[in-house]
Amino acid sequence: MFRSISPVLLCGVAAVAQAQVPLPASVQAGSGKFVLKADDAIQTNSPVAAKEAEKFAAGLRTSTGLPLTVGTAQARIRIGIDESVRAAAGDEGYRLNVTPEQIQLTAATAEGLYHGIQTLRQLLPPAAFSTQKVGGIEWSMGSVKIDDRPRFGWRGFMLDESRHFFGMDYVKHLLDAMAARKMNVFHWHLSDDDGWRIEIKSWPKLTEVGAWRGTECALPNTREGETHKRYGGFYTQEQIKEIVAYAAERHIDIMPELDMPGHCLAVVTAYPETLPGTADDSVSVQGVKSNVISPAREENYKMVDDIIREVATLFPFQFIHVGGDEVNHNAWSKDPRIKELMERENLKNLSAVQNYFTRRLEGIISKHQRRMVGWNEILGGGNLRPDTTVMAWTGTGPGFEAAKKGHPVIMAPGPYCYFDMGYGGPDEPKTHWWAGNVETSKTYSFDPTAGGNLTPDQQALIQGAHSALWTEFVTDGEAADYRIFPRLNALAEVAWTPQEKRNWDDFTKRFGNDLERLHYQGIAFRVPPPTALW
Ligand code: TNX
Repeated sequence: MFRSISPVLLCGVAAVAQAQVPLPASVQAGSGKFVLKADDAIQTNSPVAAKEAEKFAAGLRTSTGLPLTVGTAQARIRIGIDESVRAAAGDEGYRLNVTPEQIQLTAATAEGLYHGIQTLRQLLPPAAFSTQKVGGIEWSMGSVKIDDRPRFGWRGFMLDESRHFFGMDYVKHLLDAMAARKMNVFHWHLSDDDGWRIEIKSWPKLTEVGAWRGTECALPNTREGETHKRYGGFYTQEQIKEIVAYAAERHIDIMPELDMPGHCLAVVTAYPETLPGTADDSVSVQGVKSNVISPAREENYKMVDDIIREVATLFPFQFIHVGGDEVNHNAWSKDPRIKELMERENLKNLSAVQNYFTRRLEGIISKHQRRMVGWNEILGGGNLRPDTTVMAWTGTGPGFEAAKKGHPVIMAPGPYCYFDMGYGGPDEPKTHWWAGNVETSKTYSFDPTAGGNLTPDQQALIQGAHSALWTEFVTDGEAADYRIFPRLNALAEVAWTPQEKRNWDDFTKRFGNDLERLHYQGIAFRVPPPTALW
């Protein structure tokens, strides 16, 4: 069921040759085409341009078998930094001119060139994405002038590696697929009830104990029907560095998430003393008991401080996500130390206790020169630091509310952006349902600023569009690919393309080529049913 389609079949699907996803801001087709020749080389004007050009050449050498050397000698393909492009293209945009005689790509920054290179790759036949040499193809692209820049600076995707663990190769494969579609933030959900996935040297049991579940482990099997003796895994700090570098080469930032104070069963299994002193039998919305750490235990802040310090040395990105979602406040209701805290700090209820915890986290994160991101539940209390960023997941409403309070906002509403929801087809594997079906067309229809009734200043606080795959029901990479693709292709266009240029019918005409690229990238995407059924 998860098998991707063969290229032969796809020829029927792909009606328009070399169509772009996401659609650039401005495309003017010319006449004639540029055909790659065996002696073509790439001319660059600076070390920065040469570095990006080399990435382009390396991919094409594999699929075309052509030598494509990169240097400063005059050549028909020119890739260069040009400060004058910045006025029109900003930091991430580029200008591209393809004629039968030459290709000229310019941008003010390395990112801009990188995005332009993705466009160039997409202008070639989809087999340019092949990881093996493909013979019998004319490597050409139609003449075209493109001026491009993204609608949003934040174009994100989250992978939950706690519920199930996928590993390095899978993450790299995702980063490749994101980069080809100009996405730039990978949000790594590295902790939850079902496993802690990042080595923290000052608290070793987080992974020694918290990364493994099953009948032979302290952390029990957490998913319905699981019979593992031992299941799990984690990333060493060396592996994290390798992934961060791999992403950086693709101009993708990685935002780690350590979810707290709820969703902490793995943490409290490793360090039971982090729990409230008096247990309570209540459960979280997901039915998990005793998975909330205590905000009244001072030593917990020391632990969080140690974790954030280590995390900040591994991830250069300015944002760290600390969760804050679905906290079962009742878990705190019987603990005398919580009652003392409430009296001391004049906290009126248990929501105010979460707010107290969130504000302590803000302090810790800013001490380590990072900015905090949290799920929209952190908004309760209304007294957060203005630069704390809210990720809206239950809908766009809490995002608009946050923008009205002056917070930066990332929009990831479940009904459009949660790829763990079903596609709604008859062949749907078991999955989440709480946000309804999320057909690819539903994702495509998302406009992050629509309906907010925001002033221009508030609108400017909406940083972009973000998507997520939660993996309670997703056990391996192939199943994850099926859930993510092609919805991610649609989300990439939501986040990049100017709203007035977006049109579902037009997207469906360009879509076949992009599925073909997915195929060559080795992605087991879901084959969409005929258009009438989307
Ligand atoms: C809600 S989204 C959660 C996750 C679940 C997801 C399933 C969010 C912040 N919390 O823990 O995996 O729903 O769709």
